[in-house]
Amino acid sequence: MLIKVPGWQIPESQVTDESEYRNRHRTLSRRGFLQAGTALGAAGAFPHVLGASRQLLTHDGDGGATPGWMNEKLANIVLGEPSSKEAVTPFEHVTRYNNFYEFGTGKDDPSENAQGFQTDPWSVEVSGEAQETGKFTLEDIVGPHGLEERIYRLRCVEAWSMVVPWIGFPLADLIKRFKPTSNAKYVRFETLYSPSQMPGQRSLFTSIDYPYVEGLRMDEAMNELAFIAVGLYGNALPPQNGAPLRLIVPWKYGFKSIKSIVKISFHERRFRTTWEKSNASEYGFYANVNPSVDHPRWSQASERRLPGSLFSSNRIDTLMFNGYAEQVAHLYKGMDLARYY
Ligand SMILES: Nc1nc2c(c(=O)[nH]1)N[C@H]1C(S)=C(S)[C@@H](COP(=O)(O)O)O[C@H]1N2
Ligand SMILES: [Mo]
Repeated sequence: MLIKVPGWQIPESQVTDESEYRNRHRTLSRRGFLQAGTALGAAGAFPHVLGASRQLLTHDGDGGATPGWMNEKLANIVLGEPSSKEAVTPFEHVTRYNNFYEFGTGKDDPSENAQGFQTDPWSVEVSGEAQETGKFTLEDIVGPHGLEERIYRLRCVEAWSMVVPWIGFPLADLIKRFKPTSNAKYVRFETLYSPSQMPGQRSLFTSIDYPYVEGLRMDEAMNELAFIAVGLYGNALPPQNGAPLRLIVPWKYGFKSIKSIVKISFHERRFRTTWEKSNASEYGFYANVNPSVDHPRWSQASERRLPGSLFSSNRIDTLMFNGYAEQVAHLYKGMDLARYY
């Protein structure tokens, strides 16, 4: 059988760094993108297409709290092909250098302040232009989906970047279950509002209008790259990374990848997002990674790839659409991306 290898799957030569994580030697099958959305049970039936098998990137301990049904799913992660030939960012950096303003604005605030964050029970309310709406438990949302690992670059608007081995499933597969109507042109996501747990939401000095809101145009949301992450490095998401479920939109600046989602809704018209409200001239709705459109206060032509070292900040060129142009450029045909930033 011929399986088309998606373009974001790049050779796996350098994705691992043995000193930075422990590989638990799970034996896993993997599937090509074409099986995404089909019954997960079929995953093992498809042979590898790229030769030698790769192992799941894992890190012992420090994962988020996991209900039993989730553990079962985590034991059956299917490997997507690596989406990057760059070295994966070490677990310690992925989980201790974070932006999650609800837990503080310092990079190490979320890993400290989010530790007791309650993610079980968790529910997600779905509303708007769709046939299947209502309140769903986390198990309702995640249960029907097989989990896969996807290694994506994450490029923050602040000009630093990482390469993260996420665990999750395609956003498109989730959206299809809600049967959006033909009026649904945009999808909106909202983070939990819980000032008692989130010190950033209690702060008098925040310019952010909580709850955090993000969104995508429907065709963006249905793109093969848009992903719902429920884990990283083979385990459930740590709270600081957006437990129990978050969005990952790898071709856009990181602020689009909204964490700890409690609401999803479908809309005919565009709504305003948190960062647009906070500063529309600096943070637009599209927020596609674009080295030729500078942030008003700094250049976006290059980025600092974490972790860097004492001797090198590890600066690399920023790529159009964060390197995913082949998969997403068609979505913006005819649009002036300097204007729709
Ligand atoms: N709810 C919420 N989601 C959020 C943020 C936030 O402050 N609150 N920060 C965003 C930004 S700016 C980035 S770069 C990424 C960082 O994700 P990470 O900490 O898992 O690397 O999360 C995004 N999602
Ligand atoms: Mo960011």
